[in-house]
Amino acid sequence: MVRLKSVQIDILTLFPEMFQGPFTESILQRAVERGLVRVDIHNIRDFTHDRHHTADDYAYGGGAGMVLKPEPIFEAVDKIKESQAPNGGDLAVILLTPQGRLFEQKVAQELAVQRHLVLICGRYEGVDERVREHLASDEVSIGDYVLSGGELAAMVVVEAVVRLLPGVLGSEASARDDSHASGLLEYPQYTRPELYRGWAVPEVLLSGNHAQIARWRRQQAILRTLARRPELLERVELSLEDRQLIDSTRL
Ligand code: 9D3
Repeated sequence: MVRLKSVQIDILTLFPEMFQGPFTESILQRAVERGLVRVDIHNIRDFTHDRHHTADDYAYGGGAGMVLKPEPIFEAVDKIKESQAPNGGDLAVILLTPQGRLFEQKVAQELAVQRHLVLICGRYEGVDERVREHLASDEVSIGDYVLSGGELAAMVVVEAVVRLLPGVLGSEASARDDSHASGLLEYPQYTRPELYRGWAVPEVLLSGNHAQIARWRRQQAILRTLARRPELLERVELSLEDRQLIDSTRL
């Protein structure tokens, strides 16, 4: 029996309580129980030394809003590194920030091969630039909309990465995911009843003709992608039949 690798994820945040709900959810919980991943949440405030546990301060040069101080963040990462030293000490430090590179499935796959991830959640108006420059190995954004901080983004990253780890999903689900990694949007799905409020399930799906069903699904996936996310089609490998379908909708 081949032993599956275990991944360590450390999260630095000013709001550790935010992670309680989502991280006790089924898939992640099961992965933790199976020893495939370990997630430790650290309060940045615990790495301050002053009486008031100051984690942020005014911006040099003025302006509204506070900036996260560098010292607690550097010290937290130092301590995490020390505690993991036997593990080779190789770690990816990812700053969640609106200025990061866009988080896509490709990025999740890239992160899923790492042994140790440290996710830093920014808050307020930003994080001292030296964290970016001298600590972070990567900066990630989950999309072009404004959140109040990096916490929800970190949860998104953890969920997307953990479900890619070998042994986390059942083999059935992972095989299904592979086949859906076609780069197309999904085809329409139906279940019983065959007729609901007068709306019928497409005849072909009841035919039992598996080749015809597969063709119909491929066509639907392509037409749907063409209508809603045409830019995705540029990255998809298309057959002659696929191309003819696309061309016929453009005439
Ligand atoms: C002055 C505030 N900003 C201009 C609109 C910049 C800003 C800084 C910090 C905006 C949001 C935040 C907090 N957000 C994150 O830390 C964040 C985030 C996001 O807001 N959207 C998508 N992905 C991410 S990852 C981290």
